[in-house]
Amino acid sequence: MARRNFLTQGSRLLTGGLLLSAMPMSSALAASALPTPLIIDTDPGADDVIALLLALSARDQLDVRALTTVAGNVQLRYTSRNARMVREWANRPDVPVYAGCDRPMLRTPIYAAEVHGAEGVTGVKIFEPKQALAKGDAVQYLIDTLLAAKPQSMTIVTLGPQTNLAMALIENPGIRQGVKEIVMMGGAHFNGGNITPAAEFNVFADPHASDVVFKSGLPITVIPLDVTHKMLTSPERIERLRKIGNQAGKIAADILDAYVEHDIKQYGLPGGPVHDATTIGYLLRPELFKGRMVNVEVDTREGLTFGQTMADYYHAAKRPENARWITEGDTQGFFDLLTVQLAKLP
Ligand SMILES: [Ca+2]
Repeated sequence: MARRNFLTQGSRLLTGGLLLSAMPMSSALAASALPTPLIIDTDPGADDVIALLLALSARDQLDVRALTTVAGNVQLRYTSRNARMVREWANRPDVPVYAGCDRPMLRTPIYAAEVHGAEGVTGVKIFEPKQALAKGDAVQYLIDTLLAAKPQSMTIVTLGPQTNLAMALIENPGIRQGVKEIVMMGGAHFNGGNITPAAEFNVFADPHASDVVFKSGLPITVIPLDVTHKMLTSPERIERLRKIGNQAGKIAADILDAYVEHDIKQYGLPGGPVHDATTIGYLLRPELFKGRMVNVEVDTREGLTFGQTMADYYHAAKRPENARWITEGDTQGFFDLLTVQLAKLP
């Protein structure tokens, strides 16, 4: 059953239950010989679809254990359906999809249908996938899986509001033992926000959840707008995906053609960012990215800066580092990777 309002569980847990600790950042994932065990928490979402296709294409490097879905770009019933559509496109019936929270912890729900379409994906034919959701709830799945996992073994990727992970951390802080690293798409510092002048959508959609995650003491890598707004599509890059000649390349090209139009107009960019897919690019080829350890805090106060990520890039406040903040990426390297990888799918 989807979890509802967080208020009943007490706000004490928001601030008191999780303490910062000085855990070292994990080393490059791609360096390990065995595929990295991974859970992807997602709210598809056009760029989520590209991210999931990229992740599911890389069986030699990423052992995707499950997709967990959350309300975000669109309502939970659509994000859950869209995640199952991607699973079918990628022909990966082995990957369960668990539905999670159908609304943020505390704030009023917001969606991004004007960017992603009313059902989360445009440019392709929507269908009801054959394979159903896994039985059980995403938050409980995260708790059970991370409690049972080998110490510091699981990578968690969050591509939407971080409600599911935050709820799991609050319900059972012991789950931290199983986490190797959290890699998240979200936040903005140098770039400014995309949903308000100050805030990026994923964090703005559930700032209290991101606050819990940043205070968890877990190793976190952040892929913010600062880097995603620099790693843009071009007509040539999309055309190369289409020219792969398989279903995945066509789906990615069709979705990106429809999706980037909004961002090109809205932000005056020469191409469109593929935010969430950048995160999987980082996991597969960390050497394509640059960033630094910083202190990040989330503004959860109502007002102009609600949902802003305060990334202390110059260590002005001298607070403990709690995240690696990525600011640079090799754009052509990323799109080359995406093209090579999607060719491995049906
Ligand atoms: Ca997303």
